[in-house]
Amino acid sequence: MNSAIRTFIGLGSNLENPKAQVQQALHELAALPLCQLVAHSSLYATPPVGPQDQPDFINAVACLETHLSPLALLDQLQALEQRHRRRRLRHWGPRTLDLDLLLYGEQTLHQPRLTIPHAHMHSRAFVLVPLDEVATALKQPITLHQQPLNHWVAALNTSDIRRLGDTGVTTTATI
Ligand code: A4P
Ligand code: MG
Repeated sequence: MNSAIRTFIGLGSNLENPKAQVQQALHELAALPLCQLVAHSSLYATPPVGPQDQPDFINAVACLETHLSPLALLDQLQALEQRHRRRRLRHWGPRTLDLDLLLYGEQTLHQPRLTIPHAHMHSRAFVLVPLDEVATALKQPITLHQQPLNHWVAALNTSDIRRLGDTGVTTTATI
């Protein structure tokens, strides 16, 4: 088998008990075929980016090692979103679960269904704060658009991102 690729997944929810949705999704990511959950961040409460007439989000980032191709992994993530009864009603609108494929090894991809790195991640505190937490715990340097991750984090206002105190970064394969 090919060697596993390290990939980072962004999780977000702002409907139907968002904290439970994200915690459940972390368990489901850990159970994906040909994938191993390496670590996940704390959970963060974050104000909505985009339409403001929606609840705050819970966001987190997970690190997986996978033998799936990028598109096969996207298929798995979209199937998981469906299991959480995700309905696509409005662009950047409220959702029970959003799973974004942020990074897949060092690969860049520009396909109709999949852009890697995720197109907006470099400008979003709700992605970069948990990503930075998990990358630091793993001692995993991350380069985004030829710049180190802290270059992008430093450019963001992170003051309204709140780490949930009863959660924490986890770096074992079991959660
Ligand atoms: N797609 C392309 N690249 C990717 C990728 N790297 N990962 C395609 C996942 N999907 C990717 O996504 C639309 C299409 O993007 C998919 O069919 C897939 O083939 P979607 O999940 O159906 O729709 P969406 O999520 O509404 O659109 P989009 O543009 O992906 O939105 P984002 O970027 O996911 O942002 N505010 C806070 N605080 N926290 C949040 O989590 N999330 C969003 C959604 C807006 N505001 C938020 C949050
Ligand atoms: Mg999305």
